[in-house]
Amino acid sequence: MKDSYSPPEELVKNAHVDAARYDALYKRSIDEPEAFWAEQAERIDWVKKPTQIKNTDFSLGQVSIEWFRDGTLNVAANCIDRHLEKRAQQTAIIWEPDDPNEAAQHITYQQLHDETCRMANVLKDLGVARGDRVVLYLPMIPEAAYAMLACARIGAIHSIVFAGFSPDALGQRINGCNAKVLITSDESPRGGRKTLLKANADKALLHCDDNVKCLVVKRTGGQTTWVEDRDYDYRALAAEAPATCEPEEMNAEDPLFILYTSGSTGQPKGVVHTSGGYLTYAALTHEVTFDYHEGEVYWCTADVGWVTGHSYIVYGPLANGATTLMFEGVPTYPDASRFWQVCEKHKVVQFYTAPTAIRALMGQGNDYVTKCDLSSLRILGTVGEPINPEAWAWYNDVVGGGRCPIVDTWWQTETGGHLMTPLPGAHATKPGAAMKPFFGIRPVVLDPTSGEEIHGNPAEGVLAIADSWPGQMRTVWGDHARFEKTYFSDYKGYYFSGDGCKRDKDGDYWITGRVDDVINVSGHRMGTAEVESALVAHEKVAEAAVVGYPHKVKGQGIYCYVTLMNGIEPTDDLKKELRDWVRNEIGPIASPDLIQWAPGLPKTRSGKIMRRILRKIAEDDFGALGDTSTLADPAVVDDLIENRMNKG
Ligand code: 6R9
Repeated sequence: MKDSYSPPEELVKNAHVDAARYDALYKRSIDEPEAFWAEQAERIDWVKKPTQIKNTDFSLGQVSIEWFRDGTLNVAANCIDRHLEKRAQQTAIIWEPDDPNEAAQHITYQQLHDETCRMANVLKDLGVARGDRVVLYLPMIPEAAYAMLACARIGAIHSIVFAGFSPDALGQRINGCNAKVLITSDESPRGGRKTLLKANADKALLHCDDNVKCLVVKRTGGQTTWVEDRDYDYRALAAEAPATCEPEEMNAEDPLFILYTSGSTGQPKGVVHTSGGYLTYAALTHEVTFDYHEGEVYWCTADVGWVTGHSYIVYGPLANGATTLMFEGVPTYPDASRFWQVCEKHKVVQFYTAPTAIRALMGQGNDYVTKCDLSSLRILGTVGEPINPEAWAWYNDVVGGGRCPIVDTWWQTETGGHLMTPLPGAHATKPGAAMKPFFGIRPVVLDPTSGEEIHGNPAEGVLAIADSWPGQMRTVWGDHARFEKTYFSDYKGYYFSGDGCKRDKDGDYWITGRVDDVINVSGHRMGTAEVESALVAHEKVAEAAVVGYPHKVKGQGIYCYVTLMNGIEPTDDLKKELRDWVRNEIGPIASPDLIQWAPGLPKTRSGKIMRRILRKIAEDDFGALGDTSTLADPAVVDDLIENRMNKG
């Protein structure tokens, strides 16, 4: 493996952004942000063009982020209508179903327009108006995109709940934003298995206001229970609905969507993104990071339930008039060749996935890849978690044949789009490095203790951002104080990312992972506190502490230390019961990988659990427990180590 890989000359020649252009644009974006972003806002069709560009303040107590605040636009019109003149018959979305024997769909921009308008009219008929919230709990089907865009078209705010979440988690999110309508499906086929979404929705709705309506997109035709005057059959209504619907004129700062994400404390937060700045940022990053050119087929394998699906399956690509591929299935069904077969079948040019998928496929051997014709690929991307050099090298050599630069894009639900990534025609890549800040992004490395900025290279510390960018989240839904506290209170004057990072001697950035109590399991972000509160909700559990530990495929696994109530027998059956319990409370993505019985947990004298120690034990790193002098009862640690060695 080399330390650094240069992009192919041919690619550099044709790229939107080469090294000189990156340097010039980056400098301008930092020196003259107002001028730079006013130019970039030209890529949007405004109803009323903004004259105010940047009104942002990171000072604690008055954090306020507004971009283009006197501009008006409609996001759906930007993703659809404005393309119709030139691209009505061009494919907007290629839909590839779970089962490879089912036909793929090619949805043109005209069809996308008509279907989105039908959905918009159906929602209006159900009483949804500007500013109302709509929750989506859907498989990866075209209707998910129609529903997002339909909300945008009528000025409603969508909140997507990933289909892997449990009824409880869904119910909380419906209530969290007082949604008027829930859009779901009968069943979600994935990897040949079906998740009963409607049945989950039924359970969730038991805990919601009686007025919440449920719009059901029949995907499989599977049997579901039906509640009169609450449940509506989408296809029946859509068949009657007109295929036109005037887009609402929205303010740039009107919310476009809410997306719940995990943090280190408490319940998930509703991250709020608005319209003008978010779309400008999603469109620009999509074009530049993936070097997207007219007519190319672009594929991001994420689910629309995550921010990556929002920005890089739907909003970014469609704002750019791209052809975006939407895949319903999983990488390993029917076998480990599926991704590469889909790339071959649809002649994918840009392919964007997560390290966990790469690691899982790498383990299956190279034949699954090499038997497919991947000559259409030009750019590979990764997102969601740090990528280990071995997986990077396999992706680069075997999938990309050494010809496709890898864009390792670091960003977050909160950031709306890429904050750091190499640009394919401008930068060399290094295995595992996020390399360079995107235009307008001012990363700083801070000393975690003093909060002082560390200048010079190399540097290591926590990663913060010194100034706003248009794609930044605006607030936590219903709780602006929590927004300020979470992101702006630890390091004054900065947006704090929660990630650690290194800047190497060349000034390139490497993300080292979360420095808070958030773990990253298969690219899914999870608060250890959420899993803990699920565990202690079980009647046999007295106390629980959850940490991440290194996992070969998932990146991190979920390690639970559990103290049982007095007199409860610690058995393997109980471990299984607790695992099922957590799946039920949060969803399958939160399944504990390892449960260790803990007669006691290591605590300070003030009663704080010392997670640092628990992490080391979970990592089998007993020699490096660090300072244990503040422990109330040091014997607890010896017990845990002994148990760990006996595998709990
Ligand atoms: C887009 C997304 C955000 C967290 C983030 C970081 C990790 C994302 C990464 C990466 C290393 C990358 N992360 N991309 N770590 N290299 N290229 O994933 O959003 O689900 O909110 O997760 O994921 O720890 O803070 P989200």
